Amino acid sequence: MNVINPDLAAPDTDAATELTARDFTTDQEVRWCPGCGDYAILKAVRGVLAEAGRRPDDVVFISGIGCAARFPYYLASYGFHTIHGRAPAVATGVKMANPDLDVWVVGGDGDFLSIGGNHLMHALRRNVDLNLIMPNNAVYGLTKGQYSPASATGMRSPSSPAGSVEAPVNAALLALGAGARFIARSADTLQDHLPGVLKAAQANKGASFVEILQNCVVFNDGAFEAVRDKGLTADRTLRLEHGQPMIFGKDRDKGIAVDWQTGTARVVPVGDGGPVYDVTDHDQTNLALATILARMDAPDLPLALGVLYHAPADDFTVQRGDAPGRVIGRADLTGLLAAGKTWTVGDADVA
Ligand SMILES: Cc1ncc(C[n+]2csc(CCOP(=O)(O)OP(=O)(O)O)c2C)c(N)n1
Ligand code: SF4
Repeated sequence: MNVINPDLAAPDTDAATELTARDFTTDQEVRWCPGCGDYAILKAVRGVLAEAGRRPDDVVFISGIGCAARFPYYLASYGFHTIHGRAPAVATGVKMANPDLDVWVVGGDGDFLSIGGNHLMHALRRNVDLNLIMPNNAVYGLTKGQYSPASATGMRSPSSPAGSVEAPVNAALLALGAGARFIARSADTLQDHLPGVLKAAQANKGASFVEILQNCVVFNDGAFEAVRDKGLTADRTLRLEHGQPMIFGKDRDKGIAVDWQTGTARVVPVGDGGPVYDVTDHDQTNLALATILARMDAPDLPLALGVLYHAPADDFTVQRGDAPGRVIGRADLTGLLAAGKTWTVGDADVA
């Protein structure tokens, strides 16, 4: 493990100084493959950080291992490139020790859903105030293309040469099941959409989970045609807006009608100008609706993008009764480790 970004360039920020994306940019050479979707995500993240106005030295990016996990190198904030799957646990410690920090966690679908599924689940259910972003390329990129828990059934890869027989994990559903109170979805290519979703995630006080569909040009190119192909996006995706009827399509001529009895959704035609009888309004506080939206996918239904669920609840610091601004002082780790019941292993104990 290494603490990175020694060149943390905290600009002379005071309340009056306007930050730009450059203030969050390091001198590190960005080492993703040409055309990787992570570039676009990085661009959006830098812009959102600048707009949020937190000083770079108030921001921390924590990652596990993977291509996506390289984010901390490229952001002029504090950063910690930790261990595969463990970033949510490390981030929880950072946030608990200093609740005033703006803590982001970045991990790929392997990092968050496979080896780190456990840590992700607990950060979500505890509602630790973290912004967890998961570039989902549905493959293990860094280790050269093995199938991941998010890979489509049938995907051939070095570790599934005859085609995966498994159903992919639905990340949004998993987050809902874990008790997450903020769940959103966007995509690398949607630069008119992703920043807004990230802003909403950052503004939420609690665990915010954002799945970002990301193209891995080398090992899983075109996995998310619905968001990559401009000609298809309008008809294959639904952009959610809280309180607004769920209408989509190039000509805005289709809507989503929810059947609350069966918990299913169907596409209905939307008439010209007249009242939209059947179309359901999006309510991001509605858990049942979020479950239906999370499951929607091709070929019958559009993929739901935006904030699927946002039902704010006390974050972990409030649950444990912190006074506002509480910062934990220095701990005596050695004393802590030596406290309580300790013993010395002698020869007799070694069989
Ligand atoms: C404990 C441990 N197990 C396995 C690995 C090997 N490993 C590194 S990254 C990775 C998966 C990367 O895939 P993903 O998290 O989806 O990120 P991507 O590279 O696609 O962005 C694996 C299996 C590791 N570094 N550490
Ligand atoms: S292997 Fe895939 S995810 Fe990794 S940098 Fe290359 S294109 Fe991006």
